[in-house]
Amino acid sequence: MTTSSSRETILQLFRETPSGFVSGEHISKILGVSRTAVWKQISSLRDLGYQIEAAPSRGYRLLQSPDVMLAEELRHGLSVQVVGREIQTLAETDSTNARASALGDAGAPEGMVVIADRQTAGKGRLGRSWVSPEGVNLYLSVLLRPQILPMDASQLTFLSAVAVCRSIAAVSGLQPTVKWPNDVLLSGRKAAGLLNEMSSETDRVNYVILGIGVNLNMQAEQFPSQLRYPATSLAIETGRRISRVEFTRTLLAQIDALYELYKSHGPCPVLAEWEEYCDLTGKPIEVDCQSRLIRGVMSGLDTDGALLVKTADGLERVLAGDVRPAPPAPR
Ligand code: BT5
Repeated sequence: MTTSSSRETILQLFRETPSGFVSGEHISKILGVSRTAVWKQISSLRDLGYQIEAAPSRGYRLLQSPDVMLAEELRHGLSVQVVGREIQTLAETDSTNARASALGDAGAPEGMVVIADRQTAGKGRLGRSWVSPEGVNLYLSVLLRPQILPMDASQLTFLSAVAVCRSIAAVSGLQPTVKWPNDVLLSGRKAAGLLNEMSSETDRVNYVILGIGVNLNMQAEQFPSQLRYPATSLAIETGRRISRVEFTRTLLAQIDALYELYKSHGPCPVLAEWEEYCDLTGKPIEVDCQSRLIRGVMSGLDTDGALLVKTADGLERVLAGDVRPAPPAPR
């Protein structure tokens, strides 16, 4: 048994025991290890921040769990079909997307999740970086193996966005909005970013990585001054600390539910829900496509996730670009 599965079993025993006390002897029998080995596991849980009482004649009792991103903590009470069946948690990595891609190349199963407490080279789009300080936020990547055409894979970015919006609303009561193609905003400031990456052949997808970064407990002074757009976190918006474990469990359950919906009903319900979170639909916008600026009215999403803009020359399909509300016309 690995250290992490032994710890998971011990935490499970605590939660299943009505009195809360579990004897060292019982744990040693269940794990098939010595009492000294049990004591070492209890110490390692304490090192991780678990408060565990030891009473000489009664055994051990769990008093409090920390907000640490441990697979055994995240799995507790998580009921999912696919997403989060396997969870790998890391104290530090370069980028959870890079780790998940490596696992995808090595044949890891669909639904595998990689989470890091800190990223040293968190990735944004187009070579940009994602600021990923330790211990405060969520940096997560999900490996999926959908049976879709490569050209449809961008639909899954909208699935991530809807899952993040549902989770923010459920955990904090805040009302998030989305910005095409990959931002989730709170009070108009960026609170989450999404980066999907794909490995594919001409007509089939090997895997898609849903990369999701959510600013949960980051404080204003932790944001660099040079950001493309104003940023915020759930803690800044609510004025209270957000449980990373609770948020992550909620998010995994939402991604799982939306992925089942996507597989059974296609992309339309997910894209329609994304449009409900978008407060620019029907409004004048500008899309900066690097080489040119498109001006028009945002009229929604095409079935592949392309942005539809009603311009003076007709309906334009936009595949990549940065959207912003159009400035008011000069008088
Ligand atoms: C994104 O790119 O918004 C995608 C971010 C995806 C991050 C996740 S974390 C888990 C997974 N593993 C990874 O390596 N990545 C994914 P983009 O639209 O290009 O926005 C990037 C821009 O957002 C940067 O250039 C900054 O200006 C700004 N930014 C960076 N860090 C931020 C943060 N923590 N909060 C808000 N804005 C940030």
